[in-house]
Formats: sequence, structure tokens, C-alpha cells
Amino acid sequence: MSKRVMIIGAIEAGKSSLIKALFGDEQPARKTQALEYWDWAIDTPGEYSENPMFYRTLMATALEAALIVMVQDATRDRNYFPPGFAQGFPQECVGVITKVDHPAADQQRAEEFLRQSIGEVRIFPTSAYTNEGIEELRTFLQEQLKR
Ligand SMILES: Nc1nc2c(ncn2[C@@H]2O[C@H](COP(=O)(O)OP(=O)(O)OP(=O)(O)O)[C@@H](O)[C@H]2O)c(=O)[nH]1
Ligand SMILES: [Mg+2]
Repeated sequence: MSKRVMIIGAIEAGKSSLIKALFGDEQPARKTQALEYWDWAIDTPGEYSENPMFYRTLMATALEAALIVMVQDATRDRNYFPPGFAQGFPQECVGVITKVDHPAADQQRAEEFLRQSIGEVRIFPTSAYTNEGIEELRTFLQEQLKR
């Protein structure tokens, strides 16, 4: 598999924890300082999604990806992506809601935020803590990468 999935989303949205859960790495995630390449995934720092100055870097890195995963933290009360952001990528995008285990999680709100930026694509609710939704997401992503 030469192409990867690129994971984007706000600072502390749970991107690295999600990747670690997908790869079965039980070490806690540390702050992502730069692009991090995994076997079939690319982890990005949250700053790249929050600060438009980095959008060019995201677009350039997307060339190495077959699929973009857009992450929304279920505990956050705002959307950090601009409306229609997924349309800026030639690749397909898929949505992931993180931290659904959290007492302050609001899955429906998170889905509404994601829809504004991603449209009518699949959205996977997940938790890196309980592994809810992780197996399903892993299977889906690996199927997409095989195509
Ligand atoms: N409750 C809960 N907390 C989570 C989950 N995933 C991540 N967290 C917490 O959220 C915080 C941020 O997690 P990271 O995975 O480092 O987030 P990130 O999106 O990679 O952050 P940056 O690298 O700064 O962009 C950490 O304190 C994690 O423990 C989850 O599934 N459930
Ligand atoms: Mg990170």
C-alpha cells in the first residue's frame, strides 16, 4: 500500500490517539509537532487544521494520501473546519467523531459540525479509550486503500 490516509482536525481533537488505537499502540499520544508517517496513515498537527497559513501544507501532503479523515471532537462546541472544506481536496473524505466515551460528548452536535464541512459522506463515531468504532473504521479505511 503506497497511499495512506491523512488525518486532520483541531488541536487536541484526538487524532494521534485515534491513530494509535487503529494501530493497536497502547502508549498515550503526545502533542504532534510535525507530520508523522505511519504504515498507512499520516498524522498531522492540529495547528495545520486550525491555522489557514498551513492549509497549503495540508493540500500538498494530501497528494500522498488516497483518503482524508476529518476529525471532530465530540466534546467541542465548535467546528474548526471552514464550511465545505472537504471540497478543497481532490481525494475522498470521511468523517470521524472522537471521544464519544466522554461525559461531555455530544455525538449529534459533532455530526452536525462535520456535515457543514464534509457533506453527505460516512461518519464514524469512535473512542480511543474504549475502542468503540475503531475496528469498523480500520476495516473501512483498509478497504478504501485497497481500491
Ligand atoms: N475521553 C477521551 N479522551 C481522549 C480520547 N482520545 C484522545 N483523548 C484525549 O484528548 C487529548 C488530545 O489527544 P491527542 O490524541 O493528543 O490529540 P491530537 O488531535 O493528536 O492533538 P494535536 O497533536 O495537538 O493536534 C489527550 O488528553 C487524550 O487523552 C478518547 O477517545 N476519549
Ligand atoms: Mg496529535
